[in-house]
Amino acid sequence: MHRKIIGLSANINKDNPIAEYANVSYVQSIIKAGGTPIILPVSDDEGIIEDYIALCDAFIFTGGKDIDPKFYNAEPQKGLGETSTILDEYQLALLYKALNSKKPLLGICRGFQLLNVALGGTLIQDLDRLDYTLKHTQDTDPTDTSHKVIIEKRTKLSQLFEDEIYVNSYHHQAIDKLGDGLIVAARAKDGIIEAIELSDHPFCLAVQWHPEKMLEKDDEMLVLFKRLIS
Ligand SMILES: [Mn+2]
Repeated sequence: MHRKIIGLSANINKDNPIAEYANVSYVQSIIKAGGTPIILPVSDDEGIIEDYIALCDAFIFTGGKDIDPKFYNAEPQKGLGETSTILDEYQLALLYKALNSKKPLLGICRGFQLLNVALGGTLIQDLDRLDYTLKHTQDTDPTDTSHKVIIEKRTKLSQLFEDEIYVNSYHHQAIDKLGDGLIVAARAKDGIIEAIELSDHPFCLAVQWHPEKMLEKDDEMLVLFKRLIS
């Protein structure tokens, strides 16, 4: 039996990309957990996206740039970072089809925000506009942890981790209104949502932190990738 094929949503630097890529830490995390990674290049062809869905056993929606606020019916605010319509439209199309397939799905950082937006949720465009939050863009190495998250009981995440864990934090945006069917699986101590799950789905979980970077230093996050693959 072949190893499980895990599709990674590709990232691009600009709307006229010279490369389509996924950071090596995602690739290595999948391999370490026993899966076979493949990168799924940007496409606006529905047939190609359907082929991706058929080919893969599970999906990881990766980190990256901000999502254009038009996809959650908001105007761009000060502090919004770089966006790409081509990337947003591709990843949203891939995500909708992945959700319909009911295949396991893990969202990371941008992928976490994308899942919320795809289900009708909204984002805080820049946490620096708020004064009550913790520091969510750490200045230390990405393999280091930063702040704690408190995991909600009776969630899939609570089956994998202790009640409180330290995570890294590399996001200047956050979930504002939660999308339809999503539940909060973890929060930081300032109330910022750090993990979500889709109820009524076999395994659809997303985290605001970067477990793939933490895995370079420590195996605590390996269970997340193993659960996706199993
Ligand atoms: Mn954070």
